[in-house]
Amino acid sequence: MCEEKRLRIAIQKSGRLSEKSLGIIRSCGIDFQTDERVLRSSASNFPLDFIFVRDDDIPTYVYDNVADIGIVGRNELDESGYALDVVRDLGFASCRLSIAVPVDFTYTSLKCLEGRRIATSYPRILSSILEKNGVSASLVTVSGSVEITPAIGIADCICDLVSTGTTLKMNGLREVEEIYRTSAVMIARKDFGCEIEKKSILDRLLVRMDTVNNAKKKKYVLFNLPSVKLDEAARIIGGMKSPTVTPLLDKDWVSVQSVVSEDRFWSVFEDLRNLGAEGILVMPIEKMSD
Ligand code: PRT
Ligand code: ZN
Repeated sequence: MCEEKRLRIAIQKSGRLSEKSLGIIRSCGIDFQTDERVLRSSASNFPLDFIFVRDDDIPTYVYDNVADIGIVGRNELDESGYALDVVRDLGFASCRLSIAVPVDFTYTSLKCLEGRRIATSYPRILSSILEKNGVSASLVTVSGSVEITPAIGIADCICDLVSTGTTLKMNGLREVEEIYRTSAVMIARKDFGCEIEKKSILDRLLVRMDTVNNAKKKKYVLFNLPSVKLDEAARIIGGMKSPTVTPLLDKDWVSVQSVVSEDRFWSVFEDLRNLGAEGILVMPIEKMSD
C-alpha cells in the first residue's frame, strides 16, 4: 500500500515567531497538539507534520530536505545565504536591522564606520551593505547580547535587530542608521516543484492561508438606501462586481450588501451615510476566496 505523502514544516520552538506561526496554521482549520517538551507533532486532519527547532536552523533544515517548508524571519533566511523560495510574506514579527553607537560616538553616515569594530549576529547581511557603500570595517560576530559589546570593549558599535529601541537605550546606545527591514516569511526549497504530491499539499495550505488573510482585510457591509441613490453608492463602494441588491417593502428603498476593504472602510462608511444610507451593518468576514 502506498504511504500517504505528508508535508513537513519547521516552526520556531520557542520565541517571537512561535505563537503566531502556530496561529496561522490553526486558522487554516488544521488541528494538532503541541507541548513544550515535544519537538515533533502531526496534524490530525491535514497531511502536515511539524518539527519545532531554533529559528537559526530553519533555513538549513529546509535547504537540506529535513523540512519541506518553514516559517522564519527574513533576516535568518538572508543571513543563511541559502537560495530558498519565499512563498509568502507573513508580515508579523517585523523589525529593523540598525547600526547603533554609544551616545558619545559622532556619526554622520556609514562612512564613519570605516576601520571600526562592529559587533553583530548578522555578518553576511551587514558585510554586503558595507561593501555596497564602500566601507571597510572589522566585524565581530556574536550570537546574542550584542548590545553589551561596546561597554565591555570588544566593539566600537553594533548592528542588531531593533523593534521599540528600548534595549538600545537601556544599554547606552543610539540608533543611527536602519540598514534592512525584516518580517516573518514562509520558505520552501526552490526545487520543490518536482515533488508533485508535496507541492499540491503546499498549494492547498497556501490557498487556505490566503483565504483567511483575504477575509482579514475586508468587511461585509449591509445597508438600506433610497433606490435612486444606488448608482452613486456603487461608485463610492467601488470594485463591486455585482452588489447584492434586495427590494424592500417600501418600493423606494433597497437593501445593499457588499464587501469593502478594511483600509477604505471609514471613508466608504462616511460617504454612504452622507448619501443617505441607513441601518449600516458591518460584519467581519471569517473566510474569503478570490
Ligand atoms: O531560540 P531561537 O534561536 O529560536 O530564538 P532567537 O532568540 O534567536 O529569536 P527571537 O525569538 O528573539 O526572534 C525571532 C525573530 O523575530 C527574529 O529573527 C526577527 O526576525 C524577529 N524579531 C522581531 C526580533 C525582534 N522583533 C526583536 N526585537 N528579533 C529580535 N529582537 C531583539 C533584538 O535582537 C534586541 O535584542 O529584541 C531586542 C530589541 O528589542 P527592542 O524592542 O528593545 O528594540
Ligand atoms: Zn535564533
